[in-house]
Amino acid sequence: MMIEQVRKENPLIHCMTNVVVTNFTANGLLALGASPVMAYAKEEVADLAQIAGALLLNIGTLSTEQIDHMIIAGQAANEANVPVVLDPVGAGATSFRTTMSKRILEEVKVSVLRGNAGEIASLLGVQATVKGVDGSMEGDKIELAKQAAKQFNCVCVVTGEVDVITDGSVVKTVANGHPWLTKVVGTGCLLGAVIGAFIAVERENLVEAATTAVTFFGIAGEQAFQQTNEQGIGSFQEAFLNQLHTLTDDQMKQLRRNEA
Ligand code: ATP
Ligand code: TZP
Ligand code: MG
Ligand code: MG
Repeated sequence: MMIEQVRKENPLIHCMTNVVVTNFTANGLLALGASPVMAYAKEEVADLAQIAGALLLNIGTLSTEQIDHMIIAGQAANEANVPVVLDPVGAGATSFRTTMSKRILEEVKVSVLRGNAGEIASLLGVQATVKGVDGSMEGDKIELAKQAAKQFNCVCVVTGEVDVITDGSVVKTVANGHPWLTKVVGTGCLLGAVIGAFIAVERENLVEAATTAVTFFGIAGEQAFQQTNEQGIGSFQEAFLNQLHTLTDDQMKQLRRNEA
């Protein structure tokens, strides 16, 4: 009943995200039934983070100044017991991104760390390929996610063809999703915000909340593909937003493919 809960509670999600995906993230959250606010100024980020249901920190188009402001927001969220999601976009592509992601993890208590395998591997110093914002790694993604969850004391979500969600001991995997999700920029970034909306309404069980968010997102991608595969990717993006808006808990129960 978690989707209904999100739509009922309409949680405010404070997003400090990148310039590429800002509009898509706001529209995705609205479609889902959450309430987005994008705010970056040091004069207001603490105030907003403290009244939000969750705070999203996404370093996609970072600057040192922006990271400083993210840390102000993150620490304010921590004080107010507001969960924080971190998306370390492009960690591993440059040492600046890796260093800044680690700085956030050191200075802010992050509830959920979400990235592709290459990004998460880079934070752990594991061999990975990260080309721009697209990353991959060979090897065991479950072990990778567990290691990150333990090292950074958070729930780690590693996305890809199969998604892994773990707090270091409980492990869930989600096979839902569609390759076309990788052909629309910002789906990974929007997923971070959607995880924020689900953990805002289910703070007690973050693994369950993040798994539901990832499953919901993957099914929305599958349904959107079925509706638009003959038209193409532009129509898919629109259909995907429609799915975020209309998919129900009952549909999700029928269509979910959780492996563990
Ligand atoms: P990247 O920049 O490497 O694409 P990302 O940050 O955009 O990474 P993804 O790993 O692409 O994040 O995840 C975004 C969504 O796409 C998730 O819901 C994920 O399950 C889904 N997804 C990614 N790759 C596939 C795939 N090959 N098959 C099915 N679903 C996928
Ligand atoms: N460049 C900097 S941030 C960004 C790009 C293309 C968006 C990345 O989005 P996602 O969700 O990781 O694919
Ligand atoms: Mg992507
Ligand atoms: Mg990404």
